[in-house]
Amino acid sequence: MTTSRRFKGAVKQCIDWVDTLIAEEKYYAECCVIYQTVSRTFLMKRGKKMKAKRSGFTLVEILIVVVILGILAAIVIPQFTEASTEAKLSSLCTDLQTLRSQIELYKIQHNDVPPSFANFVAQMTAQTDITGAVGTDYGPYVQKIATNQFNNLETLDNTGTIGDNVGGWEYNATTGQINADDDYDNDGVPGSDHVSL
Ligand SMILES: [Ca+2]
Ligand SMILES: [Ca+2]
Repeated sequence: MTTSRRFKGAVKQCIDWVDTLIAEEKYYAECCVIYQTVSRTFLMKRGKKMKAKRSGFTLVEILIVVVILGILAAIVIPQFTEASTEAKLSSLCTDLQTLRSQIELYKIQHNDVPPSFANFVAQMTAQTDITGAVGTDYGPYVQKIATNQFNNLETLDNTGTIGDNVGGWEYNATTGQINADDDYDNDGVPGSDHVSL
């Protein structure tokens, strides 16, 4: 295959991608940017001219392809980031749900007293008696304390501020309330987005 044919192929591939995105009514604004940057007619003309005259790429032609690929990458990469954030959020919600229901169960089985802050890990992951001391009557309630995927911490904080990123989880040993303590902030409202999870 000649280089000019390869170039035409590359250009056609790029235009096909953009056409697909437009057909799917996705990223309209981004596709407009691509079209504005390099018009379809201009690209095809360049391809034809090159075929007639020579077989190499010019710097401009390489740049055009690089620009299109760059814009496409800019569209696709944030999608992956978004997907991974969504997966982490889903995992965070599941972990919180599990912790909350298991703390509730612990309370029911220990005279309405939630696990203490100091002994939280042991009381949740090992067996206890009705007073919460090491025993064989109740538990374990979880295999291990889950890691908060947004700050990679599994530790507890009890300073009373939810979302200050001190621990993986903010835990109130008086009420048994547990929240995500990471400070992930992407919603435009100051403070952790996970305060009210
Ligand atoms: Ca905290
Ligand atoms: Ca926020």
